[in-house]
Amino acid sequence: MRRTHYSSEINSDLHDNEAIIMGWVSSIRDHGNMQFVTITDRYGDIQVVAKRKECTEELFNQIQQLKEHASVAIRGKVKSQVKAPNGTEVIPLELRVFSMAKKTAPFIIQSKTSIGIDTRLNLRAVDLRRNFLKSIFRIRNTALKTTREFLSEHGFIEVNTPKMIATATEGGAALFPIFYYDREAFLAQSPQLYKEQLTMAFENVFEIGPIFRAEPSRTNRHLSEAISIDVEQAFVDYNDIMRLLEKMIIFTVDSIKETNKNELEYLNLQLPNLELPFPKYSYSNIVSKLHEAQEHIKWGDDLSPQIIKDLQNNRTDAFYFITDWPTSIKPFYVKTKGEKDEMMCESFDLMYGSLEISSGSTRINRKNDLLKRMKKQGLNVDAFDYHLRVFDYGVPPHAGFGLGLERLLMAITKCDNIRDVTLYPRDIDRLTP
Ligand code: AMO
Repeated sequence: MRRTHYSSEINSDLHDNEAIIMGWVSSIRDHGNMQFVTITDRYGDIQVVAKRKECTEELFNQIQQLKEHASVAIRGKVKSQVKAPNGTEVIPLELRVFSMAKKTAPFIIQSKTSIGIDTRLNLRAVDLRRNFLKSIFRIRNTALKTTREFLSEHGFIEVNTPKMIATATEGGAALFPIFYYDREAFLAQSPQLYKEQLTMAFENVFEIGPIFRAEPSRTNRHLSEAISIDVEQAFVDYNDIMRLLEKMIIFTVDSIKETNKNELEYLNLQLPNLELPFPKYSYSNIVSKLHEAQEHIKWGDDLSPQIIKDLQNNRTDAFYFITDWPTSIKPFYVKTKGEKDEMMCESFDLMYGSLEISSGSTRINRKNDLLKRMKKQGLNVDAFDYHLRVFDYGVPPHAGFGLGLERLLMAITKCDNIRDVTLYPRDIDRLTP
C-alpha cells in the first residue's frame, strides 16, 4: 500500500473517489454500529467513519479493535459530509495496521491542558503528538528558518565551531567537564571566542548550535543544553548590534504571524505588532527605579528576574533592552564604556518582561586590554593562549549577541516552562529520553 493523499488533500473534489491515507489514530468514538476514527498525519486530521452495515464484518471488527496511537493505512472512499470536521470523511474499504498501540498513553492527546510535565517528558515522542506541542515546534521551525534567512540577507555566513573546548568562556556559568583522550576538556558554554576570531576572516558570522551550562538550580527558564543563535559582526559596536537584533526579532515574529496562522489560532495567541526601536533602559536607571521602590539593591548587583518582575508589576508582554551593565558582572571579553568609565561596559540584555532572551556587547579587540581584564577577573591567562595569540594580528573592532532560542520561544508562545519548548530537555534531574 502507498499513500495517495495527505489529510490536507482530502476534500470534496475527491467525492466518491478512492484514497489511501496513512497516519496514526488520534481519537476513536465507538457508537456501537458506527465507529468514528480520526487519522492524523503530518498535515492534520481526517475522519474515517465505519458503519457496520456498509463494511465487511471483518473490516468492522478490525476497526473496532483499533487503539489510540496505532500506526495505520486506510484505503477508502471519500465522501463530502458537511458534519465532518473538514467537510469530508473517508468510508473505509481496507485497513492495514502497521503497528498497534499496546498501552494507553498517560495523557489525553486532544487536550490543551496538560498533566505533570515529567510524566509527559518520560514519553516525549508520544507527548509530541499533541497539537499543542506540534504547534509550538512548527513555530520553532519558522523561527529558525527566518533567522537564517534574515542573517544571510544581512551578509552573515553560517559557521560551526567546536563544542569540545579547552577553557571556559562565560565566567559564572558552570562547565561540564569531559574526558578528551588523556586530558580534561569541557562542553562549550558558548561559541564566544571562536565567533570573535572568525570576524577576522569573514567579518559577519552566525552560528545556531547547542550551548552547555551546568546549571545547579531547578528553574523554569534554565536548561543544561540550550540552542543559542550567536551572531558576531566586525567594525560595529553594541548599538549597531541592538538595531540588528531588534530587526531580527520583528522579522521573526512577523514571519511566524504569516506562516503559522493555524498554530497561533490553536494556541490562542495573538502576536503583538512590534515597533522599532525597542525601549532601552540603562542598568543605572533601573537601579534608581528600584531604589525609589525601596528595593535593597546595590549598584553592581545582578538584576534577578524577581526584582524586575516586581518593578514591572508583573507586566510580561514587551521586549526591551537593559544597557550599560557594570563591568564586574559581565564576562572578560566585554568592552568598557571607556577609560573614564571602566565601571560600566558596552553591553545589553534583551528582555521580554522579566525573561532574559539575549545578551550582547561590544568586545575588547586589543590584546593588552583583554589581558588586563582577564587578570582582573582572576583568569589563567596561559590557558587562553590559543585565543590571545590571534590578537597579535589585527583583530577588528567587533560586537555581537547570543540569543537563547528556547527563551525566544517562551516569549512568543507564552509558555512558562522552558521544557515545553524543548524537544528533549536536559536539566539537573534529566538525562533521558
Ligand atoms: P549569556 O550567557 O547571557 O551570553 O547567554 C546568552 C543567551 O543564551 C540563553 N541562555 C540559556 N537558555 C536556557 N538555558 C540556559 N541555561 C541558558 N544560558 C543562557 C539566554 C541568554 O540570554 N557569549 C554570550 C553572548 C554574547 O555576548 O554574544 C553569552 O553566552 O537567552
